[in-house]
Amino acid sequence: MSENSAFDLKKYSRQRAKQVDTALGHYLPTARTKPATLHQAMRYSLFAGGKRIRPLLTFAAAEACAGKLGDAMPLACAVECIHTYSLVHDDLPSMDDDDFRRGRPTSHKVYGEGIAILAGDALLTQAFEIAAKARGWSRYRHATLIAELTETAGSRQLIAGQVADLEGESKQLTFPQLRYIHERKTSTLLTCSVRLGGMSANCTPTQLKALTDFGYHVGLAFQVIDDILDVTQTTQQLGKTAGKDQASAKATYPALVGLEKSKKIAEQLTAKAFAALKPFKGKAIALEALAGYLLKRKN
Ligand code: GRG
Repeated sequence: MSENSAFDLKKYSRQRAKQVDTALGHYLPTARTKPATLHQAMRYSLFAGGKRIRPLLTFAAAEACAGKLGDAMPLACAVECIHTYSLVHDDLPSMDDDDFRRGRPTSHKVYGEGIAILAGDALLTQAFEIAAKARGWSRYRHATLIAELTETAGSRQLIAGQVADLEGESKQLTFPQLRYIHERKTSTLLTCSVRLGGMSANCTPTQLKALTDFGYHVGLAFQVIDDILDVTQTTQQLGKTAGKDQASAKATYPALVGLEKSKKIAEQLTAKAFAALKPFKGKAIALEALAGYLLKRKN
């Protein structure tokens, strides 16, 4: 596993996160736009201090393919809107029923359940309005970019993962069933984020294949780590309720194989993600640094 020590990931993440926040601020209707409650709720969740991992992956993938930040920006903002919508809906009483997210009370706790549902709907829809502003290429036309997002967010991927997660509660799941959930609930949006970054840079088919392989494995590792952190960190450290998985008898890697084996699995998945970057011959520095950080993250 190679890590580029010269690359300042902290500085890079801070800069890019600021840039994506500024762009999101411009793309979204102002908090005063009617209906103001709805737009305030959208902004409340979007600007609550998320780590912006998905946009960072989009930018890093674009840069690995010599793309421009401006071309990746609408797609980076779109994936963050979809991600935030999924969190708002995931926290609803009928879903994971959580009171705390991104270090503050969840949307439905502040705005009520009706507005939280609608704010999630509006964030999902907003994603496509923003993505439509991205530039298309001969290899990746607008229709391709939009299809990438709809397939990812749709009934066979993100929502399928959530359905399987809900239906799997309090059940003893097998490894393939757990993998099915992780692929769809988490890995699919991370994979989409890097693929769109590559597409924004008119990447070659070989580059797109490498990015897909990278995103898939980083995405799986991300969820294994998320499950580990749920057991090992506090609510304050996470900015969301800790110990939730055990309390709701959710199937996770730590529950199935214990903490140590789960850490090994996350390391193996990350090693596969690094290996996928071989075709970039050391030029995917930001992606490498992000994969290294995601394995060691504490929140
Ligand atoms: C259609 C009603 C309805 C709901 C769909 C698809 C969906 C809701 C929820 C997705 C399930 C989900 C929340 C998966 C977990 C992925 C995950 C580990 C998210 C946390 O990501 P971080 O740590 O969060 O990047 P921040 O807050 O930093 O952005």
